[in-house]
Amino acid sequence: MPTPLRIDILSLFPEVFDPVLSSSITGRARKAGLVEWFATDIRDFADNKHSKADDRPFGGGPGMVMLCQPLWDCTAAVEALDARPATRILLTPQGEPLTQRLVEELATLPRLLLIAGHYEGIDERVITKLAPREISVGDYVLSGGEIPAMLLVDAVVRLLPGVLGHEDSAVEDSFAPRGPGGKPLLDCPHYTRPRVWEGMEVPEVLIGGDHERVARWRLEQMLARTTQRRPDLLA
Ligand code: 9D3
Repeated sequence: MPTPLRIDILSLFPEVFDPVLSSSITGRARKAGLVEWFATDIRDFADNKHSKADDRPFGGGPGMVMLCQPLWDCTAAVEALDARPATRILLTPQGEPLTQRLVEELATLPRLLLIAGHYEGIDERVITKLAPREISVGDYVLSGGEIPAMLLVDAVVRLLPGVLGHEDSAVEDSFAPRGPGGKPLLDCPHYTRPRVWEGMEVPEVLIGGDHERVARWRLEQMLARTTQRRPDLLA
């Protein structure tokens, strides 16, 4: 049995991770011993008596800024729980955009330490000293890094060897048709029973059993949809 990938998640809301990650594929992967995750409350490491993890920004402005000390000490304590070096990752709107290529790279590592910020941001000095990889999940505004951290765990775990059965698609994805730039095309439409639903029929080509024709039709659909919806993938 391989050693499970270890993922530590540092957050002010550590209770949100287990209910989501214990479901579905990530939950199965954990049961199978392929991954383990531990969410740690940054607030538990605050050395002030009110367990304060944030304060008002120097220079003024709205919101609160996460303090250096709790995050630094939390990172040190959590990293000491396992001898393997952790790749530190800060989820932040200022980060490198998450792509499947980056997910594939992270899935090869033995240990990840994810830092989910909240409030207006984190004191820049602790970011400098931690020197994490900084990753964004897209150009829209969320209220914290917790959902991005769960998203990253989901994307990484499904790539771990043994997580998906032969039925599913991590393997299939890597053989899927690609555009000229090597980017995957959008998927084709899918259908199952009944053959007619609300007066809408399943495309005839899928009923006939001509696998060659089916494959050609699916590729055409993929190209048409990609052209229509995501021309950037073809550029
Ligand atoms: C409205 C607040 N913004 C002022 C310009 C700054 C801001 C601070 C904190 C915006 C978002 C957040 C919280 N978001 C994340 O921690 C986050 C995030 C995101 O919002 N979008 C995409 N990826 C990510 S990863 C972490």
